[in-house]
Amino acid sequence: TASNGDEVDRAKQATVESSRFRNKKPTIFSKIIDGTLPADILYEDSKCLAFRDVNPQAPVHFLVIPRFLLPRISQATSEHVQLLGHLLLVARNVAEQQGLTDGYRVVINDGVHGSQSVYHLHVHVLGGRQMSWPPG
Ligand code: D5M
Repeated sequence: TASNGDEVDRAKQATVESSRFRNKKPTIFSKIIDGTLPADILYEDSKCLAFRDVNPQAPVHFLVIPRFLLPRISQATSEHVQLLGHLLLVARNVAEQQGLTDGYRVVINDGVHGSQSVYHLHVHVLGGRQMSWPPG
């Protein structure tokens, strides 16, 4: 939950406008960002949002997404350095808030071989059970 609601409202509007301007294809996550689709939101600020995955693969499974529509990690450039760092720190902070003291898995799926299904960058955080390696 944000400490500054006005800042979050402005960020929501700016994200909707910049996504339109850049002519990127909105996904289901754009609706979560603009509040038209409900989600179990664990954290939000002016740059990103963390919410529970609707199809959890572990006792704790949440996603961290930027408000800015970057479709996939393979499209990231040096412009996105701060944003990407922020997403990882938010992942870490929400993992702590969720009580994942014995560790957790952080995953970004990219493209066809990565089994990406939603083309709005998202960081998966999975925890609350023993993970195995390698992933399938
Ligand atoms: O993973 C996309 C993830 O997004 C997948 O684990 C389901 C999740 N998902 C899809 N729609 C929703 C909604 N509406 N709320 C919460 N979570 C959702 P990928 O890495 O693209 O394969």
